[in-house]
Amino acid sequence: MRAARRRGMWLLVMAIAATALLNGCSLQEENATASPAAQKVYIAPGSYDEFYAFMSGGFSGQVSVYGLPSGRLLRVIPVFSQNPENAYGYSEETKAMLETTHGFVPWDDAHHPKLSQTNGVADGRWLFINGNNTPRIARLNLATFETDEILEIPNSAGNHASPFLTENTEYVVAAVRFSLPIPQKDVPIASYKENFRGSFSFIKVDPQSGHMAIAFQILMPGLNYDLAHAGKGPSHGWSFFTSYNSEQANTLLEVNASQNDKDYIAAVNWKMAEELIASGAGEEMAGEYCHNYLGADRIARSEKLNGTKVLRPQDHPGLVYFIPTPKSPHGCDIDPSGEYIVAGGKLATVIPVHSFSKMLKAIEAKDFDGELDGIPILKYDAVLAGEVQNPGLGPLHTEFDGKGYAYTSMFVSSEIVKWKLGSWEVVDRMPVYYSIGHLLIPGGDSRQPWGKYVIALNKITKDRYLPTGPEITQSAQLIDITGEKMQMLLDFPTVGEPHYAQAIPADLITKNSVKYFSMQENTHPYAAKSESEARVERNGTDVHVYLTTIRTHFAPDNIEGIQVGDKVYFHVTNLEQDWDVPHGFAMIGAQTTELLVMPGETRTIIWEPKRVGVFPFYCTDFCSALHQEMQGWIRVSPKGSNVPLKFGTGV
Ligand code: K7E
Ligand code: CUA
Repeated sequence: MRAARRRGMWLLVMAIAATALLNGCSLQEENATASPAAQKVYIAPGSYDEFYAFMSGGFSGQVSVYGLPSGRLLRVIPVFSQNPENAYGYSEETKAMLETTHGFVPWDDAHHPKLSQTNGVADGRWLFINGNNTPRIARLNLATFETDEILEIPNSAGNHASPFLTENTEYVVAAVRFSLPIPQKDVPIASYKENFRGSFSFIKVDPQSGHMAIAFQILMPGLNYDLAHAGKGPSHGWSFFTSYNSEQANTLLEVNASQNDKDYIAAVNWKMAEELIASGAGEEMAGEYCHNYLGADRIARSEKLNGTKVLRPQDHPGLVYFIPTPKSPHGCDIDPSGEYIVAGGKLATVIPVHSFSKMLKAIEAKDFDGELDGIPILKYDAVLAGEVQNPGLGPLHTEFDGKGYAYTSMFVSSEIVKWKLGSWEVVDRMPVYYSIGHLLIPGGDSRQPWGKYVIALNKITKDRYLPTGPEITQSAQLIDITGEKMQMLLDFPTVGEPHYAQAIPADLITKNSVKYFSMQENTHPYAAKSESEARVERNGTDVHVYLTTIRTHFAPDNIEGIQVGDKVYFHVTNLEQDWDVPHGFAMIGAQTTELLVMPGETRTIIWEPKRVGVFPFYCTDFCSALHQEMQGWIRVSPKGSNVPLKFGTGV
């Protein structure tokens, strides 16, 4: 028995040794390469990273911000999910940001961050990201690192092919992954082919304020529109969307939507759509949606809007074309020149690359291969620029280094494949651990990549990190791409599952960074802009506490005359006018969260006392040496008691 076990162990050791040999990699070799790699990611204590990376949190619904090349986590920016750390989605000022036509929705699944662009280059002003589940687009302000606006998309479900920006951020584009009856109606699911449609939404972005407004929608056949990118340079004016399920199956899609050899990329001439809308074309379609935004007083508001202009491609020849693309394509990526459209055919054996100029010629020559719902299907060979042969298994997404090379993630074979634009030959491979989804090169989907690193965004890490129960972290891997061969530099864990990510040179962000909010410009109606304005006001059972914070006390810090059954609003104004001095506020029994109040701002939570007694509140952010002393008490008396309302510093 024991001998057998020992023999088993021996075989295992042999097997591991053999694997190491096969991989051409021993521990010694790994250690030998570790030191130069470590140097490339080492940022000395106190020094800044070269790039910011913004990563989607996937099912966390948030955006996380990293420094590159160190892989240090700098911040999590709450977007579609409540965040107790800073009361986003809990405080009275931010709750409206999560309103939808389905009511208050405190979570979503966020996939694709996209930096705003000017002339096809990231400009560091805003970051857009999609809510996939309850279709929404958020706009983050990169001066404050907070969510400024969330727009719900009507006539949509599975808002996955979004948000993809045109090259001057004229439009944010969003498409439907899960087709649905548009407008919604009660029909049998089996009537999919007849009743289900997709939509492409074009959302206008105000060039100064960034405010979003739905300009128009294009009603599409009922396919699954998966990903998109807008054209650039010569192809500016067009947007491209991959689709799968050209079978239009409504059950067991894993089999039924994988029948056809080719699905499509939809090519949309949005300049033409814009002209059509300007000349009065399109019909008005009802459809409610919420528009939520942070006002100048830093309070979020939610307005309900209704109706969009809708264009039907059948009525407007030239508006949309289908390009056949093998097979259930996923990623849809345009190279920096704007000529090549790369599809990641997740079940395909090649990476197909379409040519924009050939597409225009094929359209002119009417090189069609039938139509789908009145939309012409172009001939595959008439549009194809080339195919990357034997790239690996499961190509998903492609980014570009600006030096003539493309990098494609291979989900099934867990690798990044580097190939040459024009000759389509594979020139290098890098194994990644494991099951890579998206990948990212700073500026790698723009006209100007900063092609220093590629980052693998991995779904599964198995044995790469210390075990943390049934779920092990998802992770990123940083790879140097400055040489001919890729060089693995660093593994670092991510927050949630990163689908897409974006990165940008740090100085494009830091130059606009807000250090504190000006107290003079605080127009919050419940602000107490100095300690002399701090007070408590009763209005029936509503009690408004105008509370101020400054190192290291609250004003008032003694409050009496509160009664069981009151609704107490704590309006906390942070009087500090200095960088990096937030104060916190926590009230025992409050059923929301703490508050974290930035210098110069006012934030509110509600407390409903249920018991008689004297209750403490305190600051949750270690703000100075006397932070522990930053506290106060509230006396709660029975309902109808004649204890008078009193407040101050010592009452
Ligand atoms: Cu994860 Cu872009 Cu939602 Cu591919 S998608 S991996
Ligand atoms: Cu204020 Cu701690």
